[in-house]
Amino acid sequence: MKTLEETKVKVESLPIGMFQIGGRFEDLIPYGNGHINGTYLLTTLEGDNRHKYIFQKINTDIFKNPVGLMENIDLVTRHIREKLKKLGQDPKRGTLTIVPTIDGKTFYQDMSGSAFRMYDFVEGSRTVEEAKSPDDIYTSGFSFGVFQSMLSDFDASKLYEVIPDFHNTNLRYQQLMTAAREDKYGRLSSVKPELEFFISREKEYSLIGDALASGQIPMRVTHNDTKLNNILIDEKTGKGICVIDLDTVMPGSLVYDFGDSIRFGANTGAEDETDLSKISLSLELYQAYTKGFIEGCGNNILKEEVDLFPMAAKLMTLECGMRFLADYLNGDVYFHIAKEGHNLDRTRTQIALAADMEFKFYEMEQMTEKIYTAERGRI
Ligand code: ADP
Ligand code: GN1
Ligand code: MG
Repeated sequence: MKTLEETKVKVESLPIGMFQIGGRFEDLIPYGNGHINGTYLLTTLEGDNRHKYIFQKINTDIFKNPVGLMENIDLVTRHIREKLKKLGQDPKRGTLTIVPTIDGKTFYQDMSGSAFRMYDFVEGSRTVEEAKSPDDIYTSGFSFGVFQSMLSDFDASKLYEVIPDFHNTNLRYQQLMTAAREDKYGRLSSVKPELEFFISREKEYSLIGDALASGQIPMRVTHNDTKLNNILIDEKTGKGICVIDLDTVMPGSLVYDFGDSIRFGANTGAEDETDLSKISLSLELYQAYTKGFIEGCGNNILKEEVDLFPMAAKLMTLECGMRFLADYLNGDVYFHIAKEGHNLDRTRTQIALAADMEFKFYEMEQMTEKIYTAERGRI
Protein backbone atom coordinates (compact mmCIF):
# COMPACT_ATOMS: atom_id res chain seq x y z
CA MET A 1 0.00 0.00 0.00
CA LYS A 2 1.37 3.44 -0.93
CA THR A 3 1.96 6.05 1.78
CA LEU A 4 0.46 9.51 1.52
CA GLU A 5 3.93 10.93 0.80
CA GLU A 6 4.27 8.58 -2.14
CA THR A 7 0.90 9.58 -3.52
CA LYS A 8 1.61 13.25 -2.74
CA VAL A 9 -1.75 13.74 -1.02
CA LYS A 10 -1.65 16.44 1.63
CA VAL A 11 -3.69 15.72 4.74
CA GLU A 12 -4.36 19.46 5.16
CA SER A 13 -6.05 19.49 1.75
CA LEU A 14 -8.58 16.87 2.86
CA PRO A 15 -11.50 18.19 4.91
CA ILE A 16 -11.45 15.51 7.59
CA GLY A 17 -12.32 18.04 10.28
CA MET A 18 -15.69 18.67 8.63
CA PHE A 19 -16.99 15.27 9.81
CA GLN A 20 -18.29 14.08 13.17
CA ILE A 21 -15.35 11.85 14.03
CA GLY A 22 -14.30 10.72 17.50
CA GLY A 23 -10.82 11.41 18.87
CA ARG A 24 -7.81 13.12 17.37
CA PHE A 25 -6.16 12.46 14.03
CA GLU A 26 -3.62 9.64 14.02
CA ASP A 27 -3.14 8.42 10.44
CA LEU A 28 -4.52 8.53 6.90
CA ILE A 29 -3.47 6.12 4.15
CA PRO A 30 -4.74 5.45 0.62
CA TYR A 31 -6.86 2.33 0.72
CA GLY A 32 -8.35 -0.34 -1.54
CA ASN A 33 -8.23 -0.90 -5.28
CA GLY A 34 -11.26 1.00 -6.55
CA HIS A 35 -11.00 2.51 -10.03
CA ILE A 36 -13.24 5.50 -9.41
CA ASN A 37 -13.20 7.25 -6.05
CA GLY A 38 -10.21 8.27 -3.93
CA THR A 39 -10.40 6.05 -0.86
CA TYR A 40 -8.45 6.51 2.41
CA LEU A 41 -8.37 4.73 5.71
CA LEU A 42 -8.49 7.26 8.53
CA THR A 43 -7.47 6.35 12.06
CA THR A 44 -8.14 8.50 15.11
CA LEU A 45 -7.27 8.04 18.77
CA GLU A 46 -9.64 8.76 21.64
CA GLY A 47 -7.93 7.90 24.91
CA ASP A 48 -6.90 4.29 24.43
CA ASN A 49 -9.55 3.73 21.77
CA ARG A 50 -8.67 3.66 18.14
CA HIS A 51 -11.43 4.56 15.63
CA LYS A 52 -11.23 3.72 11.95
CA TYR A 53 -13.10 5.38 9.10
CA ILE A 54 -13.25 5.12 5.33
CA PHE A 55 -12.84 8.60 3.91
CA GLN A 56 -13.62 9.09 0.24
CA LYS A 57 -13.24 11.82 -2.31
CA ILE A 58 -16.22 11.22 -4.57
CA ASN A 59 -15.31 11.32 -8.23
CA THR A 60 -17.49 14.25 -9.28
CA ASP A 61 -16.36 14.05 -12.91
CA ILE A 62 -18.30 10.81 -13.00
CA PHE A 63 -20.88 11.37 -10.27
CA LYS A 64 -21.99 14.84 -11.26
CA ASN A 65 -24.80 15.06 -8.71
CA PRO A 66 -23.40 14.03 -5.30
CA VAL A 67 -26.66 15.12 -3.66
CA GLY A 68 -28.69 12.54 -5.60
CA LEU A 69 -25.96 9.95 -5.18
CA MET A 70 -25.76 10.31 -1.41
CA GLU A 71 -29.54 10.43 -1.10
CA ASN A 72 -29.68 7.02 -2.82
CA ILE A 73 -27.07 5.59 -0.45
CA ASP A 74 -28.83 7.06 2.57
CA LEU A 75 -32.21 5.61 1.51
CA VAL A 76 -30.86 2.17 0.64
CA THR A 77 -28.72 1.79 3.79
CA ARG A 78 -31.67 2.92 5.96
CA HIS A 79 -33.91 0.31 4.33
CA ILE A 80 -31.34 -2.44 4.89
CA ARG A 81 -30.62 -1.24 8.45
CA GLU A 82 -34.32 -1.60 9.37
CA LYS A 83 -34.43 -5.11 7.92
CA LEU A 84 -31.29 -6.17 9.76
CA LYS A 85 -32.67 -4.84 13.05
CA LYS A 86 -35.85 -6.87 12.56
CA LEU A 87 -33.74 -9.96 11.90
CA GLY A 88 -31.74 -9.29 15.08
CA GLN A 89 -28.54 -8.71 13.07
CA ASP A 90 -25.95 -5.98 13.67
CA PRO A 91 -26.67 -3.09 11.26
CA LYS A 92 -23.23 -1.59 11.95
CA ARG A 93 -21.69 -4.59 10.22
CA GLY A 94 -24.45 -5.49 7.81
CA THR A 95 -24.57 -2.21 5.91
CA LEU A 96 -22.58 0.99 5.42
CA THR A 97 -22.93 3.62 8.17
CA ILE A 98 -22.53 7.18 6.94
CA VAL A 99 -20.57 9.47 9.28
CA PRO A 100 -22.38 12.83 9.10
CA THR A 101 -20.65 16.17 8.61
CA ILE A 102 -20.58 18.58 11.53
CA ASP A 103 -23.70 20.23 10.18
CA GLY A 104 -25.51 16.90 9.86
CA LYS A 105 -25.18 16.31 6.11
CA THR A 106 -24.31 13.04 4.40
CA PHE A 107 -21.31 14.54 2.58
CA TYR A 108 -19.18 17.67 2.45
CA GLN A 109 -18.70 19.78 -0.64
CA ASP A 110 -16.03 22.47 -0.76
CA MET A 111 -16.01 25.76 -2.67
CA SER A 112 -14.38 24.13 -5.71
CA GLY A 113 -17.14 21.50 -5.93
CA SER A 114 -15.03 18.58 -4.62
CA ALA A 115 -17.21 16.22 -2.59
CA PHE A 116 -16.15 14.02 0.33
CA ARG A 117 -17.92 11.44 2.46
CA MET A 118 -17.08 9.22 5.37
CA TYR A 119 -18.21 5.78 6.52
CA ASP A 120 -17.49 3.85 9.67
CA PHE A 121 -14.83 1.28 8.88
CA VAL A 122 -16.36 -2.16 9.27
CA GLU A 123 -14.01 -3.75 11.80
CA GLY A 124 -12.74 -7.27 11.33
CA SER A 125 -13.46 -7.24 7.61
CA ARG A 126 -11.38 -7.72 4.49
CA THR A 127 -11.98 -7.60 0.77
CA VAL A 128 -10.95 -10.22 -1.74
CA GLU A 129 -9.44 -9.00 -5.00
CA GLU A 130 -9.27 -12.40 -6.67
CA ALA A 131 -11.25 -15.48 -5.69
CA LYS A 132 -8.86 -17.94 -4.12
CA SER A 133 -11.48 -20.59 -3.53
CA PRO A 134 -15.06 -21.46 -4.47
CA ASP A 135 -15.99 -20.52 -0.88
CA ASP A 136 -14.99 -16.88 -1.46
CA ILE A 137 -17.12 -16.63 -4.51
CA TYR A 138 -20.06 -18.57 -3.10
CA THR A 139 -20.08 -16.12 -0.20
CA SER A 140 -19.99 -13.16 -2.55
CA GLY A 141 -22.85 -14.60 -4.63
CA PHE A 142 -24.89 -15.24 -1.54
CA SER A 143 -24.28 -11.69 -0.23
CA PHE A 144 -25.29 -10.04 -3.50
CA GLY A 145 -28.33 -12.33 -3.66
CA VAL A 146 -29.37 -11.35 -0.13
CA PHE A 147 -28.79 -7.68 -1.03
CA GLN A 148 -31.19 -8.20 -3.93
CA SER A 149 -33.77 -9.81 -1.62
CA MET A 150 -33.49 -7.05 0.98
CA LEU A 151 -34.25 -4.44 -1.64
CA SER A 152 -36.98 -6.42 -3.40
CA ASP A 153 -39.66 -4.35 -1.61
CA PHE A 154 -37.86 -1.03 -2.08
CA ASP A 155 -39.61 1.38 -4.44
CA ALA A 156 -37.08 1.82 -7.27
CA SER A 157 -38.74 5.06 -8.40
CA LYS A 158 -37.35 6.73 -5.24
CA LEU A 159 -33.84 6.34 -6.59
CA TYR A 160 -32.03 8.98 -8.58
CA GLU A 161 -30.53 7.59 -11.78
CA VAL A 162 -26.89 8.32 -10.98
CA ILE A 163 -25.48 7.31 -14.36
CA PRO A 164 -28.28 6.88 -16.90
CA ASP A 165 -27.85 3.87 -19.22
CA PHE A 166 -25.07 2.51 -17.01
CA HIS A 167 -25.48 -1.04 -18.30
CA ASN A 168 -26.86 -0.21 -21.71
CA THR A 169 -24.44 -2.42 -23.61
CA ASN A 170 -25.59 -1.14 -26.97
CA LEU A 171 -24.89 2.43 -25.97
CA ARG A 172 -21.48 1.42 -24.61
CA TYR A 173 -20.78 -0.02 -28.05
CA GLN A 174 -21.85 3.24 -29.73
CA GLN A 175 -19.57 5.14 -27.35
CA LEU A 176 -16.67 2.89 -28.30
CA MET A 177 -17.37 3.51 -31.98
CA THR A 178 -17.38 7.27 -31.36
CA ALA A 179 -14.06 7.02 -29.49
CA ALA A 180 -12.62 5.02 -32.40
CA ARG A 181 -13.88 7.52 -34.97
CA GLU A 182 -12.45 10.45 -33.06
CA ASP A 183 -9.17 8.66 -32.24
CA LYS A 184 -8.10 11.66 -30.16
CA TYR A 185 -4.76 10.17 -29.12
CA GLY A 186 -3.79 8.33 -32.30
CA ARG A 187 -4.13 4.96 -30.59
CA LEU A 188 -6.62 3.36 -32.97
CA SER A 189 -4.06 1.76 -35.26
CA SER A 190 -2.70 -0.28 -32.34
CA VAL A 191 -6.08 -1.71 -31.29
CA LYS A 192 -7.58 -2.94 -34.56
CA PRO A 193 -7.94 -6.65 -33.52
CA GLU A 194 -9.55 -5.64 -30.23
CA LEU A 195 -12.00 -3.34 -31.96
CA GLU A 196 -12.83 -6.04 -34.51
CA PHE A 197 -13.67 -8.45 -31.70
CA PHE A 198 -16.32 -6.06 -30.37
CA ILE A 199 -17.67 -5.13 -33.81
CA SER A 200 -18.23 -8.78 -34.72
CA ARG A 201 -20.50 -9.29 -31.69
CA GLU A 202 -22.66 -6.19 -32.21
CA LYS A 203 -25.91 -8.12 -32.74
CA GLU A 204 -25.86 -9.45 -29.18
CA TYR A 205 -25.58 -6.16 -27.32
CA SER A 206 -29.28 -5.36 -27.04
CA LEU A 207 -30.37 -8.77 -25.73
CA ILE A 208 -30.84 -7.81 -22.06
CA GLY A 209 -32.15 -4.34 -22.86
CA ASP A 210 -34.75 -5.94 -25.13
CA ALA A 211 -35.76 -8.45 -22.45
CA LEU A 212 -36.30 -5.56 -20.01
CA ALA A 213 -38.17 -3.42 -22.54
CA SER A 214 -40.52 -6.25 -23.51
CA GLY A 215 -41.27 -7.07 -19.86
CA GLN A 216 -39.78 -10.56 -20.18
CA ILE A 217 -37.65 -9.73 -17.12
CA PRO A 218 -38.50 -7.13 -14.46
CA MET A 219 -36.79 -3.86 -13.59
CA ARG A 220 -35.49 -4.10 -10.02
CA VAL A 221 -33.24 -2.17 -7.67
CA THR A 222 -29.77 -3.38 -8.54
CA HIS A 223 -26.25 -2.72 -7.31
CA ASN A 224 -24.70 -2.47 -10.77
CA ASP A 225 -21.07 -2.89 -9.69
CA THR A 226 -20.95 -6.36 -8.15
CA LYS A 227 -17.21 -6.89 -8.07
CA LEU A 228 -15.79 -9.27 -5.52
CA ASN A 229 -14.03 -6.38 -3.78
CA ASN A 230 -17.35 -4.64 -3.21
CA ILE A 231 -18.25 -7.18 -0.51
CA LEU A 232 -16.76 -7.06 2.95
CA ILE A 233 -15.87 -10.50 4.23
CA ASP A 234 -15.66 -11.37 7.91
CA GLU A 235 -11.99 -11.95 8.74
CA LYS A 236 -12.82 -14.72 11.18
CA THR A 237 -15.69 -16.63 9.59
CA GLY A 238 -14.95 -15.91 5.92
CA LYS A 239 -18.66 -15.12 5.44
CA GLY A 240 -19.92 -12.04 3.57
CA ILE A 241 -20.99 -9.28 5.94
CA CYS A 242 -21.70 -6.16 3.98
CA VAL A 243 -22.29 -5.02 0.41
CA ILE A 244 -20.40 -1.76 -0.20
CA ASP A 245 -19.73 0.68 -3.06
CA LEU A 246 -23.36 1.69 -3.37
CA ASP A 247 -22.68 4.55 -5.81
CA THR A 248 -24.41 2.86 -8.70
CA VAL A 249 -27.47 1.47 -6.92
CA MET A 250 -30.20 2.23 -9.44
CA PRO A 251 -33.14 0.63 -11.17
CA GLY A 252 -31.78 -2.11 -13.44
CA SER A 253 -31.78 -5.82 -14.09
CA LEU A 254 -30.76 -8.47 -11.62
CA VAL A 255 -28.91 -10.22 -14.43
CA TYR A 256 -26.48 -7.29 -14.70
CA ASP A 257 -25.51 -7.92 -11.09
CA PHE A 258 -25.07 -11.62 -11.74
CA GLY A 259 -23.07 -11.12 -14.94
CA ASP A 260 -20.71 -8.50 -13.57
CA SER A 261 -19.81 -10.71 -10.61
CA ILE A 262 -18.90 -13.57 -12.91
CA ARG A 263 -16.85 -11.24 -15.09
CA PHE A 264 -14.68 -10.22 -12.17
CA GLY A 265 -14.89 -13.10 -9.72
CA ALA A 266 -14.91 -16.23 -11.88
CA ASN A 267 -11.94 -15.10 -13.96
CA THR A 268 -8.86 -17.25 -13.21
CA GLY A 269 -6.68 -14.14 -13.64
CA ALA A 270 -6.76 -10.53 -12.57
CA GLU A 271 -8.67 -7.87 -14.49
CA ASP A 272 -5.37 -6.32 -15.61
CA GLU A 273 -3.30 -9.50 -16.08
CA THR A 274 -0.85 -9.13 -18.97
CA ASP A 275 -0.21 -12.85 -19.37
CA LEU A 276 -3.41 -13.78 -21.19
CA SER A 277 -2.75 -17.49 -20.79
CA LYS A 278 -3.82 -16.99 -17.16
CA ILE A 279 -7.24 -15.68 -18.18
CA SER A 280 -10.16 -18.08 -18.39
CA LEU A 281 -13.60 -18.67 -17.00
CA SER A 282 -13.43 -21.05 -14.07
CA LEU A 283 -16.52 -23.26 -14.30
CA GLU A 284 -15.95 -24.23 -10.69
CA LEU A 285 -16.17 -20.58 -9.61
CA TYR A 286 -19.11 -19.98 -11.96
CA GLN A 287 -20.95 -22.82 -10.31
CA ALA A 288 -20.16 -21.61 -6.79
CA TYR A 289 -21.29 -18.04 -7.51
CA THR A 290 -24.48 -19.15 -9.25
CA LYS A 291 -25.40 -21.38 -6.33
CA GLY A 292 -24.69 -18.61 -3.80
CA PHE A 293 -26.57 -15.96 -5.75
CA ILE A 294 -29.67 -18.08 -6.40
CA GLU A 295 -29.77 -19.17 -2.75
CA GLY A 296 -29.32 -15.58 -1.57
CA CYS A 297 -32.14 -14.35 -3.84
CA GLY A 298 -34.52 -16.99 -2.46
CA ASN A 299 -37.96 -16.37 -3.93
CA ASN A 300 -36.98 -13.04 -5.45
CA ILE A 301 -35.82 -14.35 -8.78
CA LEU A 302 -37.58 -15.56 -11.93
CA LYS A 303 -36.73 -18.42 -14.24
CA GLU A 304 -36.63 -15.90 -17.12
CA GLU A 305 -33.81 -14.09 -15.31
CA VAL A 306 -31.88 -17.27 -14.53
CA ASP A 307 -32.13 -18.31 -18.19
CA LEU A 308 -30.20 -15.16 -19.09
CA PHE A 309 -27.31 -15.78 -16.65
CA PRO A 310 -24.72 -17.16 -19.11
CA MET A 311 -25.52 -14.45 -21.63
CA ALA A 312 -25.37 -11.77 -18.91
CA ALA A 313 -21.93 -12.97 -17.83
CA LYS A 314 -20.70 -12.70 -21.39
CA LEU A 315 -22.38 -9.35 -22.08
CA MET A 316 -21.09 -7.72 -18.89
CA THR A 317 -17.59 -8.89 -19.83
CA LEU A 318 -17.89 -7.53 -23.35
CA GLU A 319 -19.41 -4.29 -22.05
CA CYS A 320 -16.63 -3.73 -19.56
CA GLY A 321 -14.04 -4.51 -22.22
CA MET A 322 -15.64 -1.94 -24.52
CA ARG A 323 -15.61 0.65 -21.73
CA PHE A 324 -11.90 0.02 -21.05
CA LEU A 325 -11.08 0.26 -24.75
CA ALA A 326 -13.12 3.44 -25.23
CA ASP A 327 -11.32 4.96 -22.24
CA TYR A 328 -7.95 3.94 -23.68
CA LEU A 329 -8.85 5.64 -26.96
CA ASN A 330 -10.16 8.71 -25.11
CA GLY A 331 -6.88 9.14 -23.22
CA ASP A 332 -7.66 7.31 -19.93
CA VAL A 333 -10.04 9.89 -18.54
CA TYR A 334 -12.49 7.61 -16.71
CA PHE A 335 -10.84 4.64 -14.97
CA HIS A 336 -7.87 5.27 -12.68
CA ILE A 337 -4.74 3.84 -14.29
CA ALA A 338 -1.48 2.89 -12.61
CA LYS A 339 0.62 2.50 -15.75
CA GLU A 340 0.73 3.30 -19.45
CA GLY A 341 -1.59 1.03 -21.42
CA HIS A 342 -3.42 -0.15 -18.29
CA ASN A 343 -6.84 0.19 -19.91
CA LEU A 344 -5.64 -1.73 -22.95
CA ASP A 345 -4.37 -4.54 -20.72
CA ARG A 346 -7.79 -4.59 -19.06
CA THR A 347 -9.50 -4.65 -22.47
CA ARG A 348 -7.47 -7.68 -23.50
CA THR A 349 -8.35 -9.68 -20.38
CA GLN A 350 -12.04 -9.00 -20.98
CA ILE A 351 -11.73 -10.17 -24.59
CA ALA A 352 -9.90 -13.34 -23.56
CA LEU A 353 -12.48 -14.03 -20.89
CA ALA A 354 -15.48 -13.41 -23.17
CA ALA A 355 -13.94 -15.71 -25.79
CA ASP A 356 -13.51 -18.45 -23.19
CA MET A 357 -17.11 -17.96 -22.06
CA GLU A 358 -18.26 -18.49 -25.65
CA PHE A 359 -16.29 -21.71 -25.68
CA LYS A 360 -17.85 -22.87 -22.40
CA PHE A 361 -21.31 -21.46 -23.01
CA TYR A 362 -23.16 -24.76 -23.18
CA GLU A 363 -21.60 -25.93 -19.91
CA MET A 364 -22.57 -22.65 -18.25
CA GLU A 365 -26.17 -23.13 -19.42
CA GLN A 366 -26.31 -26.71 -18.15
CA MET A 367 -24.86 -25.79 -14.78
CA THR A 368 -27.20 -22.85 -14.30
CA GLU A 369 -30.27 -24.91 -15.13
CA LYS A 370 -29.21 -27.68 -12.75
CA ILE A 371 -28.55 -25.32 -9.83
CA TYR A 372 -31.82 -23.47 -10.32
CA THR A 373 -33.85 -26.68 -10.52
CA ALA A 374 -32.21 -28.04 -7.36
CA GLU A 375 -32.85 -24.77 -5.50
CA ARG A 376 -36.53 -24.68 -6.57
CA GLY A 377 -36.87 -28.20 -5.26
CA ARG A 378 -35.39 -27.13 -1.95
CA ILE A 379 -37.57 -24.01 -1.36
P1 ADP B 1 -14.51 2.48 -5.43
O1 ADP B 1 -15.84 3.02 -5.87
O2 ADP B 1 -13.42 3.37 -5.85
O3 ADP B 1 -14.35 1.05 -5.86
P2 ADP B 1 -15.14 1.49 -2.73
O4 ADP B 1 -16.28 2.18 -2.03
O5 ADP B 1 -15.43 0.17 -3.31
O6 ADP B 1 -14.51 2.51 -3.81
O7 ADP B 1 -13.95 1.37 -1.67
C1 ADP B 1 -12.66 0.88 -2.04
C2 ADP B 1 -12.21 -0.20 -1.05
O8 ADP B 1 -12.21 0.33 0.30
C3 ADP B 1 -13.13 -1.43 -0.97
O9 ADP B 1 -12.82 -2.38 -1.96
C4 ADP B 1 -12.84 -1.95 0.45
O10 ADP B 1 -11.62 -2.68 0.47
C5 ADP B 1 -12.60 -0.67 1.24
N1 ADP B 1 -13.81 -0.19 1.97
C6 ADP B 1 -14.75 0.67 1.50
N2 ADP B 1 -15.69 0.93 2.44
C7 ADP B 1 -15.33 0.22 3.55
C8 ADP B 1 -15.87 0.11 4.90
N3 ADP B 1 -16.96 0.79 5.27
N4 ADP B 1 -15.21 -0.69 5.78
C9 ADP B 1 -14.08 -1.37 5.41
N5 ADP B 1 -13.52 -1.28 4.18
C10 ADP B 1 -14.12 -0.50 3.26
C1 GN1 C 1 -15.45 0.59 -11.66
O1 GN1 C 1 -15.63 1.62 -8.61
P1 GN1 C 1 -15.14 0.26 -9.00
O2 GN1 C 1 -13.68 0.15 -9.15
O3 GN1 C 1 -15.75 -0.77 -8.04
C2 GN1 C 1 -16.70 0.92 -12.46
C3 GN1 C 1 -17.44 -0.38 -12.82
C4 GN1 C 1 -16.52 -1.29 -13.62
C5 GN1 C 1 -15.26 -1.55 -12.80
C6 GN1 C 1 -14.25 -2.35 -13.57
C7 GN1 C 1 -18.93 3.77 -11.41
O4 GN1 C 1 -15.82 -0.03 -10.44
O5 GN1 C 1 -18.59 -0.07 -13.60
O6 GN1 C 1 -17.17 -2.52 -13.90
O7 GN1 C 1 -14.62 -0.29 -12.39
N1 GN1 C 1 -17.57 1.81 -11.70
C8 GN1 C 1 -18.13 2.89 -12.28
O8 GN1 C 1 -13.30 -2.85 -12.70
O9 GN1 C 1 -17.99 3.16 -13.47
MG1 MG D 1 -15.33 -0.65 -5.28
